[in-house]
Amino acid sequence: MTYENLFTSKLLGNLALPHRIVMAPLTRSRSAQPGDVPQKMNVEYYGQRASAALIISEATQISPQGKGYAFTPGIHSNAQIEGWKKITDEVHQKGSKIFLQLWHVGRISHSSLQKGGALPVAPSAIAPKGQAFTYDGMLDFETPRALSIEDITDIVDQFTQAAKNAKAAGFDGVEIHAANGYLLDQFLKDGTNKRNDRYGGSIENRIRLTLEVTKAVTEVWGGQQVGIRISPTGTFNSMSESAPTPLFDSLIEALNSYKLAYLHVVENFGNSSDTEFDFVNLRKKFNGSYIANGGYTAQLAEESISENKSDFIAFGVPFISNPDLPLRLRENAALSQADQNTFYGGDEKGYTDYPTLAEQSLVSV
Ligand code: 8OZ
Repeated sequence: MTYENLFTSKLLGNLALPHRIVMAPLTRSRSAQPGDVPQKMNVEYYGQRASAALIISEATQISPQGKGYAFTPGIHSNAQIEGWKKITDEVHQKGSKIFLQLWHVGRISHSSLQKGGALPVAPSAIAPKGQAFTYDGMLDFETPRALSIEDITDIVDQFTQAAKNAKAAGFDGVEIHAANGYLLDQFLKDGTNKRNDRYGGSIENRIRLTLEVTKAVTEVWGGQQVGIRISPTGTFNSMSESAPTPLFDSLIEALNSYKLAYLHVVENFGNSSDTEFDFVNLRKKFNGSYIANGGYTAQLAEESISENKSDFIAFGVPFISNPDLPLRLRENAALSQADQNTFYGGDEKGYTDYPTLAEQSLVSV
């Protein structure tokens, strides 16, 4: 198979990208403790993957309150900014670009991860099913505290500060994480948002926080260096939405005024609900680039781009075990399988020790 479209250049915002293969954000839980600081092995990991047209960093907490998993990095302290700077330098030196994914987990946290043992926060006091990944192992999720209007203003400020910090750390732009059941998604969807103030109820109210955050972040970066990630049909983290089409149509229409670089859509997380959803319609409504994500192979990616259903494809798991993924796809080379046991936490094993194709063939000769 030759790829007529996957390996053509295209502008993403104001960046000229050499091909259409993006590295998706991947939580790997390997930052230095205490302090959630990016460290040496993280520099190596991102540098190894710099043949991606664009790297989107792992989800990164904008504040201590925004943290929900052990060992994930932040972008709210000077040490974290310095740590990320080494990563952005490495990626730039290797010729790629990197956006930081701005993350507030909302209710997907645990009091043991919060300052003073405070409860996690959310639009409404509804506990997710399942367990949080804490320093004491997996612990049941708790019923979160419903945010006040003042708290919400403070969260918008947390996004502003984190966006500024990302600039100081040398990123090329930022991606707002509004997917996969974290805080912004919790406000968007009616299964988690039962508020009866200006942030809940109607679609207009439920999209308000995401729009306020988008406004705040684009004021720091300009729209052309900002993307947003959504998961309209996602059920990960106990999410549900009774009418995703009108909700996400309204969101996209409102986002268009910020002239964002891209819309990044988790079309499939392996566990999406059976909801019928027309992603092509979203793509048509949005005025920037569309990055599709979720279970794409090289062939599906080529088809999607050639049929004008997307502009770029974000690959996640394949990038874990194939640091040189674009080369492998172009050459139709075999892909290494990723070891799920080393996805989250731990050391270099299952992180920076996956070989490139060239290294592999040296071994096999
Ligand atoms: C899997 C495990 C931990 C975090 C996401 C940040 O879904 C995540 C995540 C995924 O966006």
